[in-house]
Amino acid sequence: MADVAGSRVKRQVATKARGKARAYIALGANLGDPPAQLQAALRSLRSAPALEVIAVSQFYRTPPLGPPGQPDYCNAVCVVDTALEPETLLDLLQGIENAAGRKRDGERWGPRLLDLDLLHMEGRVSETPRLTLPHPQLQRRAFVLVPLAQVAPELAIPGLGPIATLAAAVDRSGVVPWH
Ligand code: 5RW
Ligand code: CA
Ligand code: CA
Repeated sequence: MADVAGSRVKRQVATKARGKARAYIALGANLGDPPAQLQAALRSLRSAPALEVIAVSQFYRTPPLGPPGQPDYCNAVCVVDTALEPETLLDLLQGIENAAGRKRDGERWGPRLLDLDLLHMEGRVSETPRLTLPHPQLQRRAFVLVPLAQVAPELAIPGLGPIATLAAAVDRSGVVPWH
């Protein structure tokens, strides 16, 4: 009995001892006024009590990947510290997307007003229907790696190695500062 209670207490302590984790979020938009939508999303992130925004990359103009014929994207990455669980942070990100007028009935990978993707959370992995961490396509996408390398070049993704090395290996043609 005491053992069971004791291990439950230890588990709770272990959960609390995680404290804050550093999380990496990709921002993207290619409808409306893309940089203005990224700025508005960053204002929402900064005003969320559960998050501390640590760093934001430049904004980049990037060629659209996925279905052809879309406008260019504006992409960036931001770094936050948070005590939220990964899926709770995902809820927060989806709430910001919805508030920006994001429609979820469009074509898969179609153009969008705002896309916030959770890329990585230090010390956390996830394999649920809603969330895979680290993000499974991270190492292929110049529109993620170029801004991520600007704010976290030494970050090592488990199984992938440092971001700067990954960023050096992708085709970054067409990824340019927004202005
Ligand atoms: C689908 C990404 C296929 C890469 C997707 C693929 C984007 C984007 C999407 C973004 C740029 C997901 N999101 N293109 N395409 N930036 N440049 O944020 F190969 S849809
Ligand atoms: Ca995305
Ligand atoms: Ca997304």
